[in-house]
Amino acid sequence: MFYFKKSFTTLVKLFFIALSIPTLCSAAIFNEDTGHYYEIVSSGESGAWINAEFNARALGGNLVTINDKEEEAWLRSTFGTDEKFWIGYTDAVTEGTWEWSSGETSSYSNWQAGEPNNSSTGGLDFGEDFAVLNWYSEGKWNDWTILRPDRATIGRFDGIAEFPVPIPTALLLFGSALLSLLGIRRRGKM
Ligand SMILES: [Ca+2]
Ligand SMILES: [Ca+2]
Repeated sequence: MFYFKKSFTTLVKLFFIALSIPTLCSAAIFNEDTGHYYEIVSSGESGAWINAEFNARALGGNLVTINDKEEEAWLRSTFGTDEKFWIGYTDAVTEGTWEWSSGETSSYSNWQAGEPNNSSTGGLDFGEDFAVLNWYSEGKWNDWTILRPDRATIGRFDGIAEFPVPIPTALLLFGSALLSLLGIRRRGKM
């Protein structure tokens, strides 16, 4: 009984701590128009699109799907108009067929004239399969790859994640609280 009371109190404490974590630690920003949360996600040391997409999925979403010019304007006013960002648009699966990593079928795009060009500048035929926001003026998009030999002059950049609810951390901590409760109860029986 003692173990149960103690562990129950611990569980309740952990639950409320977990609920407060997203607002304390998360950099998620809410967009009232889309009802979604957004956050800059790292593309790692290499700067690869796939790393940023992986980190966006860990938040319960994907790299951002820009559904219309209003959402794009909000992104630029929120995260800046100079810094480049990976977005969730890619033709890595089928060259020339651009798809959003979220699976949404938004037809909005804002390519710079001449893009996407799947450029193989430098003589290496890797092409370019991932879209970047803010490459040109007015936020225009470019398709790009980190495999280009001249990318050192461009530098690396991160991505913008879009997700419906900022609670994975809370769920994670609540889950670990449940596990610790089970552990305490098991020890109590020994
Ligand atoms: Ca969106
Ligand atoms: Ca390009």
